[in-house]
Amino acid sequence: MTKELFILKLHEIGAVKFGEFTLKSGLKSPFYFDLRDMISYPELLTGIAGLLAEDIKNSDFDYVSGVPYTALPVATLISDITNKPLIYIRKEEKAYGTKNPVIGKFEKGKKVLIIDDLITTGESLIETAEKFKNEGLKVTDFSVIIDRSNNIAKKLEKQGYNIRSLIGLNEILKILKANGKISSGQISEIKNFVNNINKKEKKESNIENRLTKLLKEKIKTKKSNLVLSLDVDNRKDFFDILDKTAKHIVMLKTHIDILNDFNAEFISKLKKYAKKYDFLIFEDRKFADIGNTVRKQYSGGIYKIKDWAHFVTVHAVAGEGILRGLFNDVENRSSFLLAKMSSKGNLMNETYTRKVFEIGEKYAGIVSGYICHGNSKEELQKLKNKIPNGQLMLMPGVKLQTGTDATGQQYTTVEEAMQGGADCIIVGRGIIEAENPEATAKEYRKRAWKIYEKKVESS
Ligand code: S5P
Repeated sequence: MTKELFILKLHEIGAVKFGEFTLKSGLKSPFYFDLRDMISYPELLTGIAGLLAEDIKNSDFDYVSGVPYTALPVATLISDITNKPLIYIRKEEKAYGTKNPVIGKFEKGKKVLIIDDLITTGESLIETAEKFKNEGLKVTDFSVIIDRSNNIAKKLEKQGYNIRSLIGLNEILKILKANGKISSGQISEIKNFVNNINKKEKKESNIENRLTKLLKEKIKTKKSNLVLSLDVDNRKDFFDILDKTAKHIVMLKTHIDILNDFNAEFISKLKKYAKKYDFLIFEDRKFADIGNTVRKQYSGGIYKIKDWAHFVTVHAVAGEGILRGLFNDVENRSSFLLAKMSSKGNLMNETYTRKVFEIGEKYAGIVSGYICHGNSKEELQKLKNKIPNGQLMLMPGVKLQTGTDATGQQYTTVEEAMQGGADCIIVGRGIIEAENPEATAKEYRKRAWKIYEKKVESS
């Protein structure tokens, strides 16, 4: 089978449609691709498997896999043609720990090539790759039938993947036009639609965030990456420690609801300190409810967080509506999303973390970065590579020595955190429980800045 015949046949069976279709996002699209029915046409299925097998014949891999369901029968045929064993990831979520997510026999350390029918965002391919990697396999190559994405290859490359695609949208349009299946008018409508989507995406991810800029500048002018987490329960201790440490920090992180003796004066005093010592204020509220509730929690109650905290933390578990609830009609405020927590056994897996970055990128105007913890610089670097351009990585669970506390808080050293790419380290007990908080804050600041400064110089 030739590519041309394949496309014409897809058109004939209705797998490639033109008209008006409402997408998941609510957008109206002038075209729609759905290759699911292809598997019921033996000639199409074997034809496409042959074309793909030819396309990947110089790729280096030990196993072939397909993303269920549509690509799985295709991968089965390719396994037969290439004589490479088939393995795949079960589609249902594993209900309990003992079930292996990989179906089929494999040896750790070997390479899997993953096949899919369509690629738009790359999400399911990356998700599948991550699951294989968690089982000790290697994945560097993807192969897809139709690429209808917006330059996905570049995004995937950044994450360490190569992608080969058999046919792109333009080629499909060309073939169908040459065979009288669509008109020039339809083609320009489709191209228009695709271009506008691209523009919209670009605009959303490049939104200027004044507070992100401010924090970046302050790191440089104050020569400090230190965020102090002042988790004490009374005003006296709070300001005693702040007196000694304020000159060394770029930002102060509070848990305002820990204080026993909170009052309105506390806030005005805190603001004065922030001005005098030139640091930003970050309330670690970890909002996690529906938009309507968090809006009230943010601006109301006794703390009125919105009035004094430049930044707050937000759990994206509630979906992106939480950000709209918090920041609609609010100016000069921003947030950090929890992407990978420092507590042992936390439920944030790679897929969750990746989705947090996606939401954060989309809302870059009100998301300045992410809270990410890694147990080593390598772990952290992997996270850093996935963080959208321009946004920051803040790392909690940092001490001068590694270790854990009684409830599973994990500590990594300042050096590992900074070499792993953290823009700021968040330190609580390492400083506030030290015999000499002043000297200790100075030490954390010095150690972190030394690494950061070198990185900035060499970039
Ligand atoms: O994953 C996280 C996220 C945060 S914001 N792990 C954390 O420890 N934090 C916060 O960082 C935590 O709530 C605390 O305020 C601080 C770490 O405190 P430390 O005393 O363990 O350094």
